Amino acid sequence: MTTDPPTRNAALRAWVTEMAAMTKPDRIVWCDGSEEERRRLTEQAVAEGVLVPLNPERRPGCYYARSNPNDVARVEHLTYICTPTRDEAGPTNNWMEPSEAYAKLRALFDGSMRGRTMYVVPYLMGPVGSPMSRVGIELTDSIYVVLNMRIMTRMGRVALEVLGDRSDFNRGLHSMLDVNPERRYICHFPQDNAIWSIGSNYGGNVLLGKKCLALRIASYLGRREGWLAEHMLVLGVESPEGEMTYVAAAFPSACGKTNFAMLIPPKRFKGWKIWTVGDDIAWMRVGEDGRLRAINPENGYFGVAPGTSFQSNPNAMRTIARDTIFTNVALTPDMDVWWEGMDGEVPEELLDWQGRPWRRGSPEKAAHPNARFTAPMQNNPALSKFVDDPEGVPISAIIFGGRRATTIPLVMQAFHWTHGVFFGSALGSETTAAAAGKVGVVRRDPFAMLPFCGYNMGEYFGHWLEMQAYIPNPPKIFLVNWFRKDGRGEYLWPGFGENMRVLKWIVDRARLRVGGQETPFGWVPKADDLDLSGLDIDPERVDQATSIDLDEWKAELESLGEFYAQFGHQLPRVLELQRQMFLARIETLSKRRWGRRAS
Ligand code: OXD
Ligand code: MN
Repeated sequence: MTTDPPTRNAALRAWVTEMAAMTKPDRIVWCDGSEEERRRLTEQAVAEGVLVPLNPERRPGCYYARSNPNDVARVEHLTYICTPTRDEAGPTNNWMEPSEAYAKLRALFDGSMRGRTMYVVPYLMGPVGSPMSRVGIELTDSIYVVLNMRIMTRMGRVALEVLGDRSDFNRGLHSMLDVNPERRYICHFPQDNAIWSIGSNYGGNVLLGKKCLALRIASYLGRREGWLAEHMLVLGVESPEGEMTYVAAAFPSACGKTNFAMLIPPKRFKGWKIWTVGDDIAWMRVGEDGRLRAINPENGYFGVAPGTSFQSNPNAMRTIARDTIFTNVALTPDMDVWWEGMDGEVPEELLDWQGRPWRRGSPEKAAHPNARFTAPMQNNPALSKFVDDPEGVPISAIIFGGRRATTIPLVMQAFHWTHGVFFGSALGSETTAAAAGKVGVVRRDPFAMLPFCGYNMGEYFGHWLEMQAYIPNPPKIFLVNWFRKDGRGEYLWPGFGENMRVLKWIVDRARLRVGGQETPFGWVPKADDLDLSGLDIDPERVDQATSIDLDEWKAELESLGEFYAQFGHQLPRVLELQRQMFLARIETLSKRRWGRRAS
């Protein structure tokens, strides 16, 4: 059985026919994105046991899913960039030659949808009418993927309308196969604008609009066409006077982008508001006004559940109160969801993320640390009213941040664009559960894009450097670290809503109306520049959070040198010169005692 293709687009119809001939589904269903379709597919998913309805009083319109325990995170070791040469993918990506990758995956896709339905999912990344938006088509045999894509993207008829007769849509093919890590590959073919994903049903590997198209493929297209596809949240800061300032911020996975994008300012900041444009991905290009303009290509949030609470992120809690799909969280006896870090009492009894009985005090986590919610952005009480603006919002500041126990101060401003690109290229963070592998080890994650750059990262640095020439009014660039610890391992800075204090300094610096202290590595706030009123914190701890230790920086720059070395001739010379210059500064200053507030 096949539903009639609701499009005359010959390239699209031919491609679907070709993929169906290979995967051999029993049925082909073209998705239209309607409410009726959502209801029908949800009922089917419930009947098949893919989704479980949650308590309609506590979580109206919400559903629960459990993934295969072998399939709970992105698999970077099975993710490939398939460019004609290894050099084009660069040293930080896994590489496979395209014809070899197609052959290998064709053998796996051959008949992979037998007995199943192939859903044709047209989707639009970005607002309708934006010159920055792109159309993708995902063919998938996972009803879970269809229902998640409907939340995460503008899905269905709207995408076909935007596409019209054009053939430049992203060609995404996905099959769960038998969800076997031995037969799992996430392959990107940037030159073909194509993605083939097999053997997984976990969001980051299979919601192809997100990491695969909006970052890996889009970063490649951005390089070719002169724009930027970044792992960045975008937010608007509104002052009590109604002045709006937009900021884009890159933090590695599971480092609080969603929390920052939905921040509620503390009491001291009465009249200030933060508006969310996006929580994970920004596409940016130079606007007519000479400023960098950003859109959020997504339509929903695929956020990490553990740690999300009314204390850490009230707006997220309100967003996920309805119409949300929860994956790998724990279940309460009255069919509500629970995870570590949620407000209130820990329930006495739960079913854990694998469906096993769990009792309070158990050493095992009830929710998987990378358990997720998929929620429509329209539920966010702080959603920016410019989220659908086809021109995007003008960016005044770019922030880079990682999870670092030492070295990196609470906030620091780059001296200039090249220095800011150096900050981005040097970004490091302790690993989290968002990707498979060991948690808590510092790894370099330049621009928070290490797992998401669709081409040679050395060239990517060069692209960022070159962009300066096209932006007459460039944003200012900053580095932040909410996660610095004292000698006892306690966080020095309270984080969450209090990050507004740092954000305010950033906004004021971007608007050239507050002072700063010059350090060898960038500008930091002077003692009184950071508004700490109403915050119960020992100023000594703020001093520690913002301090600079030359020995730590020396070690940092030396380890950066090892990271840089792998790029060889692809590393822009100016970045290595920056590194050398900072090392030389340390040498000079070490001869005298460097104290940040020394007189
Ligand atoms: C995400 C990630 O899911 O970065 O956003 O892993
Ligand atoms: Mn992300």
